Amino acid sequence: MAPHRKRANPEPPEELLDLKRSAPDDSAAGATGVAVAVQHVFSEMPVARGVKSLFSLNQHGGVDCPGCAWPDPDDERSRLGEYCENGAKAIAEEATSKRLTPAFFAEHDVASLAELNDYEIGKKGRIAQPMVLEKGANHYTPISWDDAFQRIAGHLKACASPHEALFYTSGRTSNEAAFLYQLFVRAFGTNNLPDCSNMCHESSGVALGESLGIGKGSVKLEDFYEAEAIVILGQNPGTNHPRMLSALQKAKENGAVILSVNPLIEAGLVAFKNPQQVRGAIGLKARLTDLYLQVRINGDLPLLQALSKLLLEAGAIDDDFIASKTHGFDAWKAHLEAASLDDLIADSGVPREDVMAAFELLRGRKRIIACWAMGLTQQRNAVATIQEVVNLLLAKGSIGKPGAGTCPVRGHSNVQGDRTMGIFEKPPAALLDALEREFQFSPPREHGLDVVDGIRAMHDGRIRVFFAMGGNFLSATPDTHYTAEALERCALTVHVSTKLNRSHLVTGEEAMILPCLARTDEDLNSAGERQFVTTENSMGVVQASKGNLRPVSDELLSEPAIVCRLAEATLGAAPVPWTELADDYDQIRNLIERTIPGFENYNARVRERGGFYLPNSARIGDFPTASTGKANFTVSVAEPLDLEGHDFIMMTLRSHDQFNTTIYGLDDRYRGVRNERRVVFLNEEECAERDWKEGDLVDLINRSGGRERVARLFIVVPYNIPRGCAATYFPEANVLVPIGRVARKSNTPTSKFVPMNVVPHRH
Ligand SMILES: Nc1nc2c(c(=O)[nH]1)N[C@H]1C(S)=C(S)[C@@H](COP(=O)(O)OP(=O)(O)OC[C@H]3O[C@@H](n4cnc5c(=O)[nH]c(N)nc54)[C@H](O)[C@@H]3O)O[C@H]1N2
Ligand SMILES: Nc1nc2c(c(=O)[nH]1)N[C@H]1C(S)=C(S)[C@@H](COP(=O)(O)OP(=O)(O)OC[C@H]3O[C@@H](n4cnc5c(=O)[nH]c(N)nc54)[C@H](O)[C@@H]3O)O[C@H]1N2
Ligand SMILES: [Mo]
Repeated sequence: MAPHRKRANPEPPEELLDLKRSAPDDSAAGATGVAVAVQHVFSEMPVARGVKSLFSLNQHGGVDCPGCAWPDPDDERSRLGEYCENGAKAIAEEATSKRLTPAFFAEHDVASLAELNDYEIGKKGRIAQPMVLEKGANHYTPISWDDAFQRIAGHLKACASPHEALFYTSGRTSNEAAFLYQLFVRAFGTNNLPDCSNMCHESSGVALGESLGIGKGSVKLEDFYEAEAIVILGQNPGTNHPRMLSALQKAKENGAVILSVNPLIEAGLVAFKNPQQVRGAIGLKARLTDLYLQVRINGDLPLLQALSKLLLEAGAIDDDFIASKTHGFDAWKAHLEAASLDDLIADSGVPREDVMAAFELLRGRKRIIACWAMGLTQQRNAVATIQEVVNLLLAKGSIGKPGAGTCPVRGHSNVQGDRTMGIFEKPPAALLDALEREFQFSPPREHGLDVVDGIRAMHDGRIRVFFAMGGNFLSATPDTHYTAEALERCALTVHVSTKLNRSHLVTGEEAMILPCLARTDEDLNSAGERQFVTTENSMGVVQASKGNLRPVSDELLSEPAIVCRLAEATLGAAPVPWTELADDYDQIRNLIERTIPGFENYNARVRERGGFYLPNSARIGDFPTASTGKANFTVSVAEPLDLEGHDFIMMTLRSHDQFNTTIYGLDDRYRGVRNERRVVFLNEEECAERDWKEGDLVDLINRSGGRERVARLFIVVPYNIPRGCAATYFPEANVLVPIGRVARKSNTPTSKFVPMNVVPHRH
């Protein structure tokens, strides 16, 4: 029998740094943002490499930023560089010239690497060659690419059924890699294709699909410049989509009012110093939000219903639009008429005068855009809340015309494209039919497993092989210890990755890390020609991205090449000519054109400046819903909060210095937190009442579903947050997110609604 492996810690270690506190900022970006960006880039690489990477970012013919999915301007792009502070950090992180050699892995065993915090793990550098962790071994050792593919193929072929394998995708994967990957997985015989969307905007896709007949947002960037009102719910663009602030600034200059709905007063929503304008760089702020609605966590649905009720009573709705384009208005109206305004306002947590002020701002305005992100999607009633956003827009006739519509602001830079390419555990029949026609095999028709169900299946021992195309599954998913147990029950876990992360350390019996080229790396085919890939941004624009940096190692393969070689080792060369495809991405795009709608003339159009828009029915006022063929009003009942006997509702957030589980730095500058991540933000008055002071050490406990979860050693930070609400950072607090608490219909973990108690820290 193989020797027993030392167990690696699935959580970041319980250790405190040295918290420095200051007052939260009242504006975002400006000169500090630029200085921080430059500092991050040049601390990771030589100057020439840094300049080359920054100046090609989001330029025509350059690299699509591997950060968020916010779109680029269609025409004029700043010659100074179309990037933001956090885009620059994303570049610093992936284009680093540091690398992890076999000597590094020989020196450090897996369990000792897991004692580092996530910031330290990430700073080690790029993975430079394929590595394997043999059964029982404590150290990763090098493996050749051929052996790696043969070994994985052997495990896949040994599965009793293809459904014993699970194929995860994170949203940075290009269209080309994603298309080949889903094709391989379906040719292998399963729809087990969970992806980060399942934890992210799945609720938006479900809600919009049911209500409007398309799971994507309807606005273009230009719509912001024609809007009369923009409502931003559950989103923190100053940190997570900084280039959105320039769009908001321009919208505002054109006369739009901005309403922000958030339990926290986020600096980036309050005001903005545009670093690409002289005014901003010298510190002049543009105020952004006109009215800030400080909801309690999950108070959005009653708030939206209150506003719609007021608009209905005032007759401030678009009767023609409602009559011609929608279905279900009368039931919705009757439901709101019967609801009590006082109750709705009380449940929202927003002061009455603010609700009335919001109503007055929306009343006479007809071109409204609603933007939202994780504050809405990661809630148990997320789908209902997003549908309530849609109800309000429909009542105002604010979808399908310029300056108006839905704007779910996506996370990963190609998460939307991956879905378009068929990364979906519930594929539409039309996609499977197209694959069947083109490739002459019968794709599996039964739905596969999403993230949460996939974790449960691994935990139950129903999955033998876990394969991840990017991401950090262990740290991004809920209930860290449960998920760790799940991964440890697999025979093999494999990660295609750029950087080391905790998911490489808490593994199945055997594990592999397959190092790939990143977005900024140059990708050469066998003739030595530089290839480009394509991505789709949050507004449905498909664009080329061409890396220009020399890879840190000659042993990296592109993601498409990895998929092709694995597919060939597993399935052989028919019916898909894998090797040819890996060498010529134009051929992959031709296959996409023949199987996915909207990609006519793909290779030609994507070579044009700025790429092309995919068709979008909602944008043109067409709502082909499955149920009625019209846009649907939906009736949702505002429900009481379910704290399952706990005292607080906790939301798990991103700090300013992280990209999901990648920790760029230790500061959350705008919120006045420096050099620490193990903090819990609590209401100032409640802290005073309970005699909790800043700096007190506490443990956080959740007991949902009969399992006790403890997040130990957090520092109390009294903060301007509604009573009964708390906030911590993801992924440190993921140990507390119960696997069993998910959004209805979308199965998304409720990372913004974690019931918990606070107790003094026990050593
Ligand atoms: N720099 C950087 N950029 C990123 C990312 C990153 O980690 N770093 N991540 C990317 C990804 S994958 C995504 S999905 C996006 C995430 O972008 P966001 O959704 O902006 O990210 P979160 O930090 O989760 O912030 C959620 C916001 O919702 C608010 N909120 C929480 N609960 C509620 C609620 O009940 N109601 C309302 N109205 N508001 C609430 C919080 O106060 C916070 O402001 O960003 C993408 N871009
Ligand atoms: N508690 C809590 N949990 C959450 C959230 C939350 O708000 N709260 N947010 C959820 C959301 S919105 C999301 S999207 C998920 C994110 O979940 P994931 O997408 O799984 O996580 P990331 O942290 O983005 O993945 C980072 C890793 O991706 C790899 N990587 C980076 N670039 C590339 C590349 O170009 N190719 C390949 N192959 N690998 C690459 C690196 O190894 C890096 O360590 O987390 C979810 N989890
Ligand atoms: Mo996300």
